[in-house]
Amino acid sequence: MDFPGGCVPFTTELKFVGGHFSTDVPPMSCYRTLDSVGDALQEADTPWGLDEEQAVRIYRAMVGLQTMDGVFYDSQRQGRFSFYITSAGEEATAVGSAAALAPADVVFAQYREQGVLLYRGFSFLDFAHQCFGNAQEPGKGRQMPIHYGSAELNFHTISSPLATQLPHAVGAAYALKLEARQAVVAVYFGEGAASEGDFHAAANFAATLGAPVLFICRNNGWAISTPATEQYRGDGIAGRGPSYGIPSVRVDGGDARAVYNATAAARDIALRHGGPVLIEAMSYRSGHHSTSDDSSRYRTATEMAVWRARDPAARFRRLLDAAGWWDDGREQALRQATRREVVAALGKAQRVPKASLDAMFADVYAEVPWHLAEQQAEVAEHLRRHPGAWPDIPLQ
Ligand SMILES: Cc1ncc(C[n+]2csc(CCOP(=O)(O)OP(=O)(O)O)c2C)c(N)n1
Repeated sequence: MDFPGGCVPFTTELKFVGGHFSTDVPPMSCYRTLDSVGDALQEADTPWGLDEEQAVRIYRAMVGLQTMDGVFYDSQRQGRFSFYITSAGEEATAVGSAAALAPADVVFAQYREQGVLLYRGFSFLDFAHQCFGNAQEPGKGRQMPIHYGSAELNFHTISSPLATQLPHAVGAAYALKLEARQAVVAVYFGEGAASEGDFHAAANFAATLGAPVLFICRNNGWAISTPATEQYRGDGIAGRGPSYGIPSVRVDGGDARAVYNATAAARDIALRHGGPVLIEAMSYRSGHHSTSDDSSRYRTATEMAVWRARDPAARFRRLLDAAGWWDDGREQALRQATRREVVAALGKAQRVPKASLDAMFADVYAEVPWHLAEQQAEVAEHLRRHPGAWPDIPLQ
């Protein structure tokens, strides 16, 4: 039996391995380079060490993300648009990993990874257009806010049903492999999404096809109000990787340098060995799940405060300060300029008209099928009977 599992030594000892009550398989440790306040544990000894330019770019993106999240969140609460999701606590996971990818690498995200897009060059105005669902955004307002996408930035449009991005990402990575391109796919997902069957199908297909895909799990402890302790009994998400034959690592997701190093190393493995790598970034969600959630209903204010004090941007700034790459003057100037830019972007996007109602029926089929044609006629009839009912939406 010369296939895996068939060519192992025999034993006379009847022994079961692992399981939630067993201690014979120790949990994977968590790689970090900064402690919880940001003091360097030791110089990161990797071939991908961050230089000043990269480190400052990462920090600027994290500050941009926090500023945008703060202003957009408040705008949603004022009723200016319908929905928003922040990255609080997980900034370093998105931005640190994005910094280790090449522009040609293809990204499939879940929805809490706007830091990847920001790092790649999506502007505050691009984000604002999408959240207002106006005529300037590529989806023409046919999606909820936060469903960003950008063909130019190799970022596939967010899809609401959890985990569907995982098998798609594996297919895209397999295509890159067949075309012999020196690029990988990075697919992001939460530990909650990893309970979907799609995660398991994607992991097994990626391993057996040798698809160069980086599975980047943001384990933030919660899937809305469901704690991670109700999602699995094994060693988190990273613990699943080796059983699929996927090299896996657990990393401190609040340490941007650790996430950067782990992603750079994972990318290198994926390209050299032609196969998937799994990264589990432990990064507590210190904000609410979304603007539709009030997390004080299921966790304590103390728990949230403890995690806010470990702000990933503040931790990374200590590293910049220690290297002499940053100071209070630059900090103040950046925060003020960024806030002005974000507020201006929101104001501008809010004034852009919505796409025409006809756009709702376009762009999917080469020829509009009969059932959509019927619906389009119904909309036209409704508008004829109620002229002026939708004053802010152009009809054509
Ligand atoms: C298939 C499916 N089931 C349920 C939902 C509703 N839903 C949206 S987000 C979410 C929690 C996801 O948690 P996790 O994957 O851990 O990501 P996080 O929000 O914590 O970043 C749920 C249940 C959905 N969008 N899709």
